[in-house]
Amino acid sequence: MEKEINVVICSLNSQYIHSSLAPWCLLAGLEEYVRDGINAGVVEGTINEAPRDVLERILSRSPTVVGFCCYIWNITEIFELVKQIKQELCECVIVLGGPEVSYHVGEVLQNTPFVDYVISGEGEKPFAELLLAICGGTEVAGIPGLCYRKGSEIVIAEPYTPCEIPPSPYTKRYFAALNGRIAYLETSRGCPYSCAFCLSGRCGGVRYYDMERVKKELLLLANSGTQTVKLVDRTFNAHRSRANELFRFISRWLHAIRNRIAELQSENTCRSKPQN
Ligand code: B12
Ligand code: SF4
Repeated sequence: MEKEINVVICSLNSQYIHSSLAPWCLLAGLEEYVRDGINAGVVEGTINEAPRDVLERILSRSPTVVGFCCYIWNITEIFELVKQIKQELCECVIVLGGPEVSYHVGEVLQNTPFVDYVISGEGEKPFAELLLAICGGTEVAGIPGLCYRKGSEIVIAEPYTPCEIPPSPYTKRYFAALNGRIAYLETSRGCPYSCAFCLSGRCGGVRYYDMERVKKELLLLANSGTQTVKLVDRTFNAHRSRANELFRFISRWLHAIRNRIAELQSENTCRSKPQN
């Protein structure tokens, strides 16, 4: 590794109550595929807060690279932030990813000169490979999904869909940041169908996560202090018997929680009974 770099992965949620899975997936990818030489952190914000506040949180980490998770609800704010980051830190490398930029990359790179790279499709491995190339000063050509300007030309790659299962995003840092907001969980990635109007239909086939991993993650999230865990599978019931197994698991678990709450309530009632 030539030099150590600071990396910020930023996601702007549509409201405070939402959390974003993608930056934590990318961070888990860096831990899996890079390990040393990169100080990476996540900055989550919302589209409703003052852009200056988000900008300050990003700049306070003196980033060499900032990656933005781009969705339909945050793209306007992200383009604005990118411009301001480049004004304050002109050397900072800007990388965009997410569904809002993955499928018309040529247009994005043509219209936004402040953006250095767009990664199309899934990001865990390509983002890690790009950061390794930036650290080592090596060639970026051939990194899957990576799109960029090369002189007057724009290099466009196919959206990346790997065969492997991505590493789990649920680290201690994720839970420290969750802070009671809605938690998201994937039990599979991709969709077996390809409806024309839907971006999830353009991501290749579906990959199912190991059932034991899913159950472990469900319990971790359920015990994290959040009120709501949302499944963000593109089509949760595409595999009927898996979906049934998970429904049974969730309902058994809910039953156990209800019984425990009832137990605690009756213990409290007994304790608080006045003594005769
Ligand atoms: C959660 C969610 C929401 C939440 C928002 C949560 C939040 N953070 O604020 C809510 C419910 C509010 C919502 C609303 C809407 N949503 Co929505 N939503 C999702 C959902 C189900 C999950 C997103 C997720 O976490 N995925 C899991 C992560 C791991 O996958 P990912 O985000 O794609 O990230 C990977 C890659 O994209 C890439 N990547 C992402 N960011 C970055 C950054 C870098 C630097 C790199 C390198 C890579 C990279 O790497 C990641 C890991 O591989 C997706 C469908 C889906 N399953 O993805 C739709 C989805 C994002 N929503 C979609 C749509 C259309 C909408 C609505 C317009 C629906 C409607 N008609 O009302 C609204 C818009 C809201 C608004 N205010 O304008 C579309 C896409 C829109 C778009 N172009 O961004 C999706 C893809 C659904 C679909 N199949 O079409 N949504
Ligand atoms: S996620 Fe739903 S709408 Fe999108 S391709 Fe799959 S089945 Fe069709």
